[in-house]
Amino acid sequence: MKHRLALLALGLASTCGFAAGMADQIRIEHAHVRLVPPAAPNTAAFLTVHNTGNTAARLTGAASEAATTVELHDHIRDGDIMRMRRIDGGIPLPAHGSATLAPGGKHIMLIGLTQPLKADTAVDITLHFADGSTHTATLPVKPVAHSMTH
Ligand SMILES: [Cu+2]
Repeated sequence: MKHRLALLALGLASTCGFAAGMADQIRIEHAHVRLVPPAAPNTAAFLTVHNTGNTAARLTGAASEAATTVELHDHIRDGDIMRMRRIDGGIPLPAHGSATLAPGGKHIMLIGLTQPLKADTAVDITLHFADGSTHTATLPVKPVAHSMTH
């Protein structure tokens, strides 16, 4: 098994995937992965995705070697309880617009962590867009206040 986590040198590093397209007009901000205890099977990643282009884009999914399954999730209110649900249609990114993935709302769910997370490390997550282009971001692992469900 390859080493899944790379030490984070300075701040947030971000590189674009090979495919040109929507990913070229994407800028990532406030990206981080929630630090969870070593026994925790899952965690969540949060970030703001800016679409700097003149055309609409759509975030359709994500992938990471840090977890066996990666899904886009949202929270929905069910009576007094906030529940998570998978986002099936992707997350729209209007031209010159953005989407915020933040605790209590939309997030990238990392299900089945392949190794325990450690503070001051980082996780690479590849964002997938509707046109097949990708953008890989390196997200620092850090404590995040817990929302109602995680
Ligand atoms: Cu979730």
